[in-house]
Amino acid sequence: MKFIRSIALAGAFAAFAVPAFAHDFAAGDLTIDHPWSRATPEGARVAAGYASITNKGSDADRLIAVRSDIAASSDVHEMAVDGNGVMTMRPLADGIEIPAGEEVKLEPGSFHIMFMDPAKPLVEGESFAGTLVFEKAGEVAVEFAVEGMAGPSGHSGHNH
Ligand SMILES: [Cu+2]
Repeated sequence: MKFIRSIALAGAFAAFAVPAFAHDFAAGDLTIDHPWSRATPEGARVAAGYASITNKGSDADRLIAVRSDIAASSDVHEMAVDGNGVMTMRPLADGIEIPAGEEVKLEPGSFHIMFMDPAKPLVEGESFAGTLVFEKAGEVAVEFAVEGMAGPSGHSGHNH
C-alpha cells in the first residue's frame, strides 16, 4: 500500500512539473512524450529513464535499445512485484512492444530505461541527450529532463 501511495504522489508531482518541462519528440507514427530521468546521488551505479511512447500507426513497433553518452551502457527493464511481494526488475531482451494505436508509459515501478554506470551524477534541472532505437521507426534522438530525487526511487534494492 505504501508503494501505491508513493506512485500516486509521484504522479501528482509529475503533473505539476509538466508545464516547466513538457517536451516531446516524433518519428514516423511514434510520439515520445516527456523523456525524463531522476537526479542521482554521488557515486550512483545506475540512473533510470522514463517517457510515454504513443504509436499512432497501424503496426506495432518495439523499443529495442537505448543509448546515451552519460552511461557506459543502457538496458530496457521491467519492474514488477514477484510472488513474495518483492519489487524486482529484469532486462527485457526483446525490448518493449509499442502496440498499434496505444500509449506505453515508461514510469517508476514499470517499464524503464536503465543507464548503467553513469559518468557523473544527474542534477535536477539539467538534461542529457539519448537515442531511442525502435525496430521500425529507427533511431530517435531525445532529451531527458532530470527531475528531483524526491518520490519513489523505483530502484531501492537495485543491485546492478
Ligand atoms: Cu532497472
